[in-house]
Amino acid sequence: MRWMRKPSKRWRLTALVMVVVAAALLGAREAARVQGGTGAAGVDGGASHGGSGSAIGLNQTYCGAGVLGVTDAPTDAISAASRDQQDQTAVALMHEQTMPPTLLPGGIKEFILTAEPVIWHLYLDKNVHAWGYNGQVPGPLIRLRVGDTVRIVLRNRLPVPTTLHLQGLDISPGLQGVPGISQRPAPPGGSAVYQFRVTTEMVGTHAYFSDAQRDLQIDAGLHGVLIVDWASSTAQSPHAVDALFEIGAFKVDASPMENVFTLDGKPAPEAPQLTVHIGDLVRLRLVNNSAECYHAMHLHGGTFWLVDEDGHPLKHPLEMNVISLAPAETADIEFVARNPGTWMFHCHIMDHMMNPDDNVDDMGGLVTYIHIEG
Ligand SMILES: [Cu+2]
Repeated sequence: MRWMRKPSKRWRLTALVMVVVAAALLGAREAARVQGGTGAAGVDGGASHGGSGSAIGLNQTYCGAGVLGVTDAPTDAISAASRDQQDQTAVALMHEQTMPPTLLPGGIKEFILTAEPVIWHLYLDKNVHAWGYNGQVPGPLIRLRVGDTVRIVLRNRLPVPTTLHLQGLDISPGLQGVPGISQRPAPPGGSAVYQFRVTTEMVGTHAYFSDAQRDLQIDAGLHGVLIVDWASSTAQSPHAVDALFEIGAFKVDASPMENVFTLDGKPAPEAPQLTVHIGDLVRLRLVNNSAECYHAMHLHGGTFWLVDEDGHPLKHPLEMNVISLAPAETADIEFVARNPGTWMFHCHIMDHMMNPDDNVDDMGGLVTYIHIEG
């Protein structure tokens, strides 16, 4: 039969070329990964540290695999007081404590974000060489009002260029932070300015993050949250509690995939926990600043309502048990605290609920608790 004949010389040559090209492409991809990992001081993937990810690591279906991540810092690299300070920063972020602006002539509100290396404590004795804004991961919460003229100054204290992307804000292309497309990145030691007027279309919960070397820089800690409120402050909020849980991720132990997940910068058991009172109408603002992974956040003890997605209110809120969040997606959910007790709030992707060095029943990663007091 014709198809069983020995391949022609021309066909064999074509096949050989295809194999060589495929091998070259794979090699280039690997080289790019290594370059991404080692090209940035403090966040290369060169140092390996014991465990290589969680016990259940088959998460390719909902996570990508990108450049290698952050390296370990010594156990004693930060003091107990600094660790406590980091935990307090996470709690303050959960309670939506905001970064105060500097008022410039003309009423311009200026916020300065300094991208810089920081040693960040994750869990047990795991400290990493992260990159943060203003010495914290995630960066400070920026809160704006409709009508504000805002000037965000990005100062670059990193060894590589960086930019800032303000997700979902309708601002000019030159302020979108896309290096090489619409903006020159801020070089090491340099800065970039993002000035714009806040419009009604911007009201809601938004993510910000680095848009240079995205996979590397975001998962090194360069991300945060921006909230825009209506101009009027006279309207009384119906929410007794308004809280923020920002999801972040790191790649530790030379993992090519995200393997430490954080709420407001900290994985369980150090993720901040929220206390509310019975009868409270609670709004949780959720922001997925993982560079690679979807998350499926679930609240025990009752259903909740999805009221706002990506800063846009839903005409018909949805009653849900699990909310899926794509990378850079935001969602506001609401619930009434009806049942006293301690209720788990967690990602339902099971290996996002543990840290790389955990035993299979330990709680880590995207786990926290909401305490409803009578
Ligand atoms: Cu998850």
